[in-house]
Amino acid sequence: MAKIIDGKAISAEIRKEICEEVKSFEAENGFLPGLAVIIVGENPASKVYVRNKKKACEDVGFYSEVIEMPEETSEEELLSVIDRLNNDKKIHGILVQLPLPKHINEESVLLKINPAKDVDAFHPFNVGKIMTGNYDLAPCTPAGVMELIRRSGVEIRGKECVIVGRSNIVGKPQAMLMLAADATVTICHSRTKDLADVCRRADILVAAIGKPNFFGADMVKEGAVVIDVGINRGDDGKLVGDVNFAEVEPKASYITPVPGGVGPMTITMLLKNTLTAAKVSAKKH
Ligand code: L34
Repeated sequence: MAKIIDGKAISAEIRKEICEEVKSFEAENGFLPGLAVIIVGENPASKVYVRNKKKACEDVGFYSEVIEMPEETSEEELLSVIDRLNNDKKIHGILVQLPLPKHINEESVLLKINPAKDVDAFHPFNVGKIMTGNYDLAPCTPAGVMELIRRSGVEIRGKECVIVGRSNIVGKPQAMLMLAADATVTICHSRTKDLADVCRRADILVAAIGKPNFFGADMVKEGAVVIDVGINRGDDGKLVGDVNFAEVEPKASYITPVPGGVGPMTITMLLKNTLTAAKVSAKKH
């Protein structure tokens, strides 16, 4: 029987801490941390996530803007909105919700965001800083995973961490954060040979490949910590993780549920990054 890592409860705890910090930040500086979230098009999952982000901002007392742009928005139009937000003093964090419509080049968009306001930490400048280990802004999902592990009282130092998935959003930055925490890190992906064997070595397994219920009991070592980053939507609209929870839970020592695990923490780390960006900007003025 595993202990369930409750991402909602841990999020609530951190959001309370952020809420207190916002009050003292405002008393000291006379303005609020501000986040702008841009969403282009009608992706239903993105709409849910952006709605959750907006609500989270309101809960902790940030200033926030959600900018909804139609599917047919041109790249130039999007870039000019980012330009305006780069120069807006009320805004300390800018997030462009991914994925973008196919006619818009993602790299050009990420490059346009002022790295100091890049609360996703997706700009190559921030990616580089994460690689060297000197950064203020950590990518939200991997940072959320680290916080879930730490706040569960699990030691990371010296552990075998196996990350399955090599995306720029999760797998690659997750490996850097775990390495910085003194773990031994393996990154696996769809072409990895004997994937189950490699996964069974993991003290901490991070599942991030986007295949519903892919990880069964045969891929998990007895007593492992299992972090499920997958968010797959079934035909019935229900959310399913990458981990077969019913099979794996009895074998794991700790496990995150989906929903209510990593998802809420991604948003909480976004709040944390926005507060950090606002603090850095307050120091400069
Ligand atoms: N730019 N694009 C950018 N930054 C991000 O950090 C994201 N991501 C991913 C997709 N695109 C992005 C998110 O925000 C995934 N993601 C995200 C955020 C929140 C939740 C899930 C993914 C979330 O709130 N999950 C809830 C369930 C929500 C539901 O009912 O659908 C949960 O409990 O897991």
